[in-house]
Parts: sequence; C-alpha cells; structure tokens
Amino acid sequence: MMSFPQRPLLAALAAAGLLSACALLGDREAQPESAAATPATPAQAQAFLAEYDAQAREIAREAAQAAWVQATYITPDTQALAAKAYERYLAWNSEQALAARRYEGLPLDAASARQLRLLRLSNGVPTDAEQLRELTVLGSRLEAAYGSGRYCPDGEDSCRDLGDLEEVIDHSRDPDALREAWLGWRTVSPPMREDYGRFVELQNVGARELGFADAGEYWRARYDMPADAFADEVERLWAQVEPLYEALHCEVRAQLNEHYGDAVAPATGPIPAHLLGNMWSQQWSNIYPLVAPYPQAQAPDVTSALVAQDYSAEQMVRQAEGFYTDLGMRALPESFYRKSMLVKPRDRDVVCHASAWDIDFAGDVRIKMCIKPDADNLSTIYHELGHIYYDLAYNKQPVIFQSGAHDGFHEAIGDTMVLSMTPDYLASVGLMPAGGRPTEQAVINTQMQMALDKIAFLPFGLLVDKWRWKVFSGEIDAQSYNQGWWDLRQTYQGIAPPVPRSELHFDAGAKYHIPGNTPYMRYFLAHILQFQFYAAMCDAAGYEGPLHQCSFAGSEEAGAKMWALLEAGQSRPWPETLALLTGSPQMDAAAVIRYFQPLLDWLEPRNRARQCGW
Ligand code: X8Z
Ligand code: ZN
Repeated sequence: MMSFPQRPLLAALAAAGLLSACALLGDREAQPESAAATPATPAQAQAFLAEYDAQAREIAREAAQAAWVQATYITPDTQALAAKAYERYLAWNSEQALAARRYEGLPLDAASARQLRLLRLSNGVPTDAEQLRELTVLGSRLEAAYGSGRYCPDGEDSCRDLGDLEEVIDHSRDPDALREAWLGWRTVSPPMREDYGRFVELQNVGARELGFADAGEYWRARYDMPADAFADEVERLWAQVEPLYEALHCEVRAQLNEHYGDAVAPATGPIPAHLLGNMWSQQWSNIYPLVAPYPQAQAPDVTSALVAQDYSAEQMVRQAEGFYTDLGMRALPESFYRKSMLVKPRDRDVVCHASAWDIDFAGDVRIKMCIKPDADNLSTIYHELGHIYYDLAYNKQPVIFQSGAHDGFHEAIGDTMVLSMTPDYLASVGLMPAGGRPTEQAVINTQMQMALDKIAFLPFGLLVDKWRWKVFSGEIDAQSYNQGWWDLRQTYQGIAPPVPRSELHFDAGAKYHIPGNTPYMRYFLAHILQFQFYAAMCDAAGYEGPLHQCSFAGSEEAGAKMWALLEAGQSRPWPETLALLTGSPQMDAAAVIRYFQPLLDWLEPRNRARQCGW
C-alpha cells in the first residue's frame, strides 16, 4: 500500500497497493451497473479524488502506526491490532476503488485520469469480508513467525536467532559450522508452509476479481505496460547481464575449490549454498578474502575502519545522511532520529530485516534496522535513506502518486549513492587510508568486491519472483514448493543445497520477502537501474573518465537531477521519469557492463582455461 512502499505486509498484501501503474485492464472488466446509471462530471471526479486523498492520509496512517508497533514489538496483541488496522484500510480502499469507476471515461486532466487508473488497480485483495480478514491475519502471522524465528537444537537455552546464525554464515570458514547455521535457519520456515499456501490462494482471489489470471499477473501488470511485455523486459535485461554472472561464478567456484578442496567445494557443477558468505547466497562480498584477486594490493576495508573508530549506529546513519545533504538535499527531520529503530532491542522480538517507513505522507519518516558496525550495514543504511529521501521528495504529490516511478526506482536510489563510495570518497570521510592514484591491482580488487555484491545478486533478484509467479499460477503447486525453488536456484544461480532437501522443508520461506510478501523483481530492476542512475549523475557532475572511478559525492548538479526524479514520484509513466534523469525511456544494462569492464577483461583469460557453467 502506498504510504510505506518498503513496508512489506502492507506494501504487498495489496500487491503493493497504490504503488503501481496500470496495465490494460479496461476491456477485460465489465462496467458496474451504476456506472451507466448516473453520469458524473469531471468536477465531481476531481472532488472525489480530493476527498480520497484527505481520507487516505488518516486511515493509512493508522494502519502504518499499527504496523510499525507490530514490527518493533512482536506480540500476539500487536499482531492482531496491526492485522485489524490493515484490514480496515483495505476494506475502505476497496470501496473507494469501486466508487472510482463511476468517473472512468470522463474527459479529465492527465493527472486525475492517472490517479483514477492507479486507484482502481490498487487493491488486489478479496472483496469478501471474511476472506479479507483471513488474508490480513495470515499476513501478520507469517511476518511475525519470520521475525521471531529461532533455531533451538537443544531446548530453550540453545536458541539462536537469524542475527546469531548470520554471524556464522557471514564470517566462518568452518564448513561444518556453516552447514549447521544454514540448516538451522531453515528450521524456522516449514511451519509457515501451510499458511503460505492459503495466503497464495487468497491473493489469487483478489487478483482474479480485478480481472487478472492470478496474483503473479497482477504483480507484473504494475509497470505501465502489459504484464507479458514486462516479463519480456525482464528477460531482455537478464540476457544482457547473464555472461557477467557466469564469469564471476566461474572464478568464485575455482577459488572456493582451492580453499576448501573437492569434498566441500567441487570444481565443477553448482556451488554449495552455505559457502558464499550470505544466508541466502544472494550477495557474496563476505567471502572477498577468499577470492581477492591481488591479496597483497589495497582493497577497501570499511568494516575495519568502522570498528577501529568505534562508530555507533547513529553515527553511521549520520554519515550516510551527510552524503545526501552534500548533494544539496535537506537534513532529515528531527523526528527521524527520535522515532527510528536503529539497533536491536534486547528485551523483545522485532523484525530486524531493514525497512524504511513513511507513516503519514507528510514527513513522519523512519527506518527500522538492527545495525551492526560493518560495511554491509553501512550500504544498507544508504539504501534505506534512498527510500526516505524519495518519500520526502514526493510529499507534495497527492497520496496516490506518493510512490516510486516503479518499485525498482525506489530500491535503486540508495544503491546509486553506494556506487559513488569510491576509495577516494571513502578516504575523504576517513573510512579508508588516503592513497594516491590507485594501482591497477587495487582497481581490480575494488571491482571484485563490488561484483560480489552487485553481479552475484542478479540471478537471485530474478528468481525469487520467478518462483512466486509460478506459485501463483499453479505451475509450482503446494506439493512442490521446495523442488521448484531449488530448480530455479540451480538454473539461475548455479548453486545447490549442502544436503538434499525435500518437501518437508520450505526453503523459500526462510527468505524474508516470502513470508513478508514483498515483491522481489524490484531488486533485480534496481540492480540495473542504479548503474544507469549513477552514470547519469556522473555526467551531471561533469565527470569524465572511466565509469567505475566516478564519484558524484558533493555535486549539487547531480543532486538536483536526482531530486527532480524523486519529486515526480509516480505521477507519470516511469519511462518519462527515467528519461528525466538519464535521457532515455528504456531500462538498459549497458552501464553495468561499462562499469565492470576492467574486471571482465581480467576474468576472461583466467576463465578461458576453465570449464565454466554448471
Ligand atoms: O530487502 C532489502 C532492503 C529493504 S527494501 C534491505 N533488500 C533486498 C534483500 O535484503 O533481500 C536490499 C537488497 C535486496
Ligand atoms: Zn529497499
């Protein structure tokens, strides 16, 4: 739903609610009786939208507040309250979406017509009150089950939560400990499996009421183009970057084989999923020391710098805020620091998965994180502040337009800033020793570090919703969730589970966005878009030189161009908004390839002697 695009339950129960632009639904759906009966006027349509806007601010704020309390204090009571508030919001929004049909086809200004179209598509949930209640209760329960998940091998005292298990996966090199942590976290999800199946059915009911075949088609229809065209668009982008991933996979597999030996990390075939330094094998920078191209040469080590300087969570957030204000953006509201949750409370369960919240469409913005002092967390803070600055920038828009141009834009903003954190920039803020011109070896090291996050992520970003689309359509049925999941993991990522898995498991459910019901293709798109944004901001900053060495930090020209994109929100079809910043209405991975060219040139001769692929 619209006020908290990063707020998963709310965001996605309504299949991202008002976030989305519409596909061509009109001719598929019968007009309600009343539409023909009472002709309406454009003035009435505008009055309707104004009234919708005023009421939405009230009712959505209430739901957001309840959801915030649930996520930062998980109890059966807060779960019930959040589900109830959300149910109220959805029921109200359904009524509004229905009422809006009365104004279709009127000669309206473009902005009003677009708002009506977006409103109509905003509620992919069942209209039946009992089904709606069931849906919100399930959503709330799944989210809470994930947030309070624990692995308890030997009774209460032995329990370890996700943060504890990630400490092992992220940093240990002991294959047995890695395997145990990997399997341990996956004991949390099997109990969700049944709830999830029902949750899928109910989302399909809602999507079908809107005229879609299933909820997957509904999700794909939110990109200002027909659902099928969007699926093709994703394939086109994946084809552009697939060779980069294969080259990285080949190098990483060889290095892991060298480190762990054939018995743990085979030289051919898929890579065992527990060895990649991440609970979901989605970003691999934690294993950089195992794959460093030139171990003797320099490489950014932000984690050590943060630890050595004893950075607090708030200092890390203020460091990131400084990046945005140096681009000419305003300081965060005072309430941001007062109301955000930056560290994990000791005395209660919370959803630690990082998120950004816009509570009231008017400046009550917050982030929720369990910050640890390391490089990954600093990047995630930049990411979350990207959401927050987007929220602040489009505050002047009507509520319905207070969303990303599409959801991939929202996910790309903060990451664009991270690309600008070059060794020079890091040195300027004291997070790396100052050095002169980087050596060629240091450049390759830095590229490898970046690729382990950005390139490694691409197939994962793609497959999560490939799985969900198949689940929604029934191509993967409730008896083959796990088989379907690992088929995709192997096909796209070239990874395999450390031990055989079965349908007693529910490994997709061990990834937050599945129980949290947050669409995931947005992150794949963001990983392409952020390079386009970065290249455009480098241009705006007047930078000339190889793309990977550009930092637009401190450039108000670059900041102003980004701000124009942010301010527009979802007020126009995304290709227009994209063109505002980049000059082109098309998503395109050419900038990804340009950025990583030095690494690709380095990998090519190394991989030539190997048998790549799996
Ligand atoms: O969920 C997130 C953000 C919040 S929108 C922390 N991300 C994805 C993930 O963690 O799986 C950012 C990268 C991908
Ligand atoms: Zn995000």
